[in-house]
Amino acid sequence: MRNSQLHIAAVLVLFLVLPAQSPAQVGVEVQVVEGFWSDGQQNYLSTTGEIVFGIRYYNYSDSTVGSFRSGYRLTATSGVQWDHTWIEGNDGPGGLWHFTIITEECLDCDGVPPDLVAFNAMPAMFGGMPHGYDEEALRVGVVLGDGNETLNGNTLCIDSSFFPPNGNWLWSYSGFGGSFVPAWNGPLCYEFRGPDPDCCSLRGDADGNGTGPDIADLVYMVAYAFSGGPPVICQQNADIDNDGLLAPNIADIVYLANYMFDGGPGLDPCP
Ligand SMILES: [Ca+2]
Ligand SMILES: [Ca+2]
Ligand SMILES: [Ca+2]
Repeated sequence: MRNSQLHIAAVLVLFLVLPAQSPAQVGVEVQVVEGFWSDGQQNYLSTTGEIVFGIRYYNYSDSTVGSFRSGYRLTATSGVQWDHTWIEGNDGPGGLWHFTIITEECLDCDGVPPDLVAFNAMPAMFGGMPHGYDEEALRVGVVLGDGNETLNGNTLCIDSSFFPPNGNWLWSYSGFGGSFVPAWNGPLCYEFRGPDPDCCSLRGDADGNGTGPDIADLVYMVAYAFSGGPPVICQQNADIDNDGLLAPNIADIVYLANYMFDGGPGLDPCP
């Protein structure tokens, strides 16, 4: 065999033996944002109620992630405030059951940005975050309170952050293969905007097709509320019980189902 053929063969063997390197084998990303509404072109954060970030942790590396600490920082355009911030681990089945010690801490949750939350997990008997772990492990909430017009047009951002007391900056994961920094899809920023108060055209027409309320509108609302379906274009149309809260919520769905199937009270007309 000639030298050049040997080289080609060696390269081929290396190519076949070495595992493919993915830049995002271990990572964290904001997967879900609750509290969006849409003007038909863009998603905006509601200015009332609560914004919830569902945060996904995943491990597709060959190592088990034994423990990790992470912090998140919520910032906003200068002068903007909200009521408070919270953090909660999803430690039920399918969540963080691989871990025993979980700290969910509010380091600074007073609603005056920046707010800081921290999260710390140690491995359980199953050894931590195994290969293939991919769950919404954590939720971070921003409670806005009712009708905060100072939010309108301003921006809320979520980023990874410093976790005291050890001073790890950004992300520090300790696996059996050593420490490494996972991928992170932030910082992510979103604009607050109050819904158009004059969009109401037909109460109950949640899917915005000009007719209703009918089964399609109910299905649209349920999909939004429970399975990540698209937000409604006009909140007033989906505010079935006309209570002014971010719509549709569970109360709106129950009200509409009760009206359609059980002779419940009718819907207020648009103003
Ligand atoms: Ca603060
Ligand atoms: Ca409709
Ligand atoms: Ca409502």
